[in-house]
Amino acid sequence: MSDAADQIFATLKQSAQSGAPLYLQLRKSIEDAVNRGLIGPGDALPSERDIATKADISRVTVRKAVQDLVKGGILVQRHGSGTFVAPRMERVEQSLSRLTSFTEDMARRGMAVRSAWLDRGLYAPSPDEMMVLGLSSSELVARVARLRIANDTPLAIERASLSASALPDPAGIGSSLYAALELTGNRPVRAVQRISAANLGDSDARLLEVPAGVAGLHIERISYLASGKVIEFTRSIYRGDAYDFVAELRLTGPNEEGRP
Ligand code: 16G
Repeated sequence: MSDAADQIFATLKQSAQSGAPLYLQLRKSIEDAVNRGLIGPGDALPSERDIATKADISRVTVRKAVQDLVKGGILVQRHGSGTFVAPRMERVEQSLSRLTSFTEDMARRGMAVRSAWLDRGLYAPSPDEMMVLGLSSSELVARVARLRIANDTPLAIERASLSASALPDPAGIGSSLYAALELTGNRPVRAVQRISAANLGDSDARLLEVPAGVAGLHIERISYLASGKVIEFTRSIYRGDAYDFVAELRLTGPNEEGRP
């Protein structure tokens, strides 16, 4: 913890007579310190006990202030490692007219990409997977579920399902699903994407390091090979504070589809 952060608690100690409840005063001191850049994104906060000792207040008060700031997205808590100033989000602008992969999108922006595996394996298909991928109940589905992370910020949870005949070894895809599909001539050439609003549930919010209940985007992508066969059925949850999806719209000509 830096000297600057020590100052926050010293300041709090001095101004403790303002009359406002102590947890509100502490909350404001931490918020001010973040806004003024005294502590920056990714910086660790001292433990509850240290803050309580430094600011001469109870641990219950510290916990209340910290929990408020976590709920508000100013701080993030990671199990086992502590409390940190939340990373500042730069929104990613994503065109809706190009069929690109997450790895390509982020690399184009100069962001370092990595994924954390949530699931990968061959399973009996669900009714949805059978319908979309055209599988029978005796065939297997390959599932690849990942937390997608760019510049150390988790941006999306993606759960892809493909026919096991197109992806017999889901554990062997390396860092990019589309790169692996390209190697076997199975990279999609067209996709239909459906985007809807969603409030993040507890476990998704925890993975994306945002407070539970905040706005997110639910995206379903069905991708096709040139032959017209469905190759990918992916359901994703994107952070609402991180993404702007941008579509270009054109006035249709007299002979084009969509004219009333
Ligand atoms: C994109 C796609 C996802 C695809 C992934 C492949 C959306 C909403 N989703 O994130 O469907 O599976 O790219 O990325 O755009 P990869 O090649 O880096 O694994």
